[in-house]
Amino acid sequence: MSDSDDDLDLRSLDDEELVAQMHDDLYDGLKDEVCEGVNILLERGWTPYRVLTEALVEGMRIVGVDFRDGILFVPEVLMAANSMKGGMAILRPLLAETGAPKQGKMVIGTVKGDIHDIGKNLVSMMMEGAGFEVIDLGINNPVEKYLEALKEHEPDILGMSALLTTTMPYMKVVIETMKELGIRDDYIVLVGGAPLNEAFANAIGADAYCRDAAVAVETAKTMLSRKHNQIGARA
Ligand code: B1M
Repeated sequence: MSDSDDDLDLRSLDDEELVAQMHDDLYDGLKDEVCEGVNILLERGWTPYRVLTEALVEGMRIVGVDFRDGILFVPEVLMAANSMKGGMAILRPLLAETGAPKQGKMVIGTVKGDIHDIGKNLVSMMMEGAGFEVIDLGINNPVEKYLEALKEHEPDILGMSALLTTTMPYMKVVIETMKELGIRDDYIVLVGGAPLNEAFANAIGADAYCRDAAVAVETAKTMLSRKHNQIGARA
């Protein structure tokens, strides 16, 4: 990076230039700059959701392409991820303070063998913002961890995330274990992560595949109200 880049005054950029610069800064793992960019966009009246999707998620998409193509490696991607998390930490309380009425409860975690958590964290943030109570189990969860959390928190929804083709089959292990214990139908099971699709979700016996965090929120709301209606009709 040149000296002139070091001295760049982010406030002097218009919105489009700033977002492009934030994509570069995310790519370069410059957490302070990414956070500054987030704050500037918020000051300029951008909604937290718009900052999240257009500046952060899009920046991470670009990182993902170059990671796939062997241009970026794990250490660089980790720095990018760290920068993304810095920006998300600013947005989290703003997304959560929408004053939405309480909707229900969700336990969510990334499956065993998988340490990707950015997408899951985003889902948690958006669900909280929509009025759900979220219990986040973090990464690398064996089936026992999910079961313990279901017992302890009695959520309406179980969410599972997987970003690797090698870890996504573990979701089936969790669902099959729930079936064996006779508790599968007590919960709405939602799954997500870049390598999944609807056919996979159907095949493993999940209730729905969620392409992104916004879809997760909509799906959770729809399925929960359907469940409440069914219970109401039976009563
Ligand atoms: Co990894 N990685 N990674 N990685 N990494 C991928 C997933 C990969 C596609 C990159 C690539 O090759 N293009 C590839 C997987 C290939 C495959 O399996 N087919 C890959 C690989 C190979 C690996 C390693 C094996 C690399 C290595 O060590 N050689 C290794 C595995 C480690 C492990 O888990 N055991 C690894 C490691 C890492 C880092 C640690 C460096 C870092 C993770 C840091 C972190 O998460 N804290 C990392 C990252 C950042 C990525 C990419 C670049 C970005 C993922 C991300 O955060 N996306 C990723 C490339 C890609 O996905 N294009 C890649 C942004 C996020 C907002 O999107 O996670 O898709 P996403 O979440 C979305 C939706 O999917 C959905 O909503 C979210 C928000 O809209 N969603 C859900 C996700 N979970 C949900 C749960 C729900 C609902 C919706 O429940 C209800």
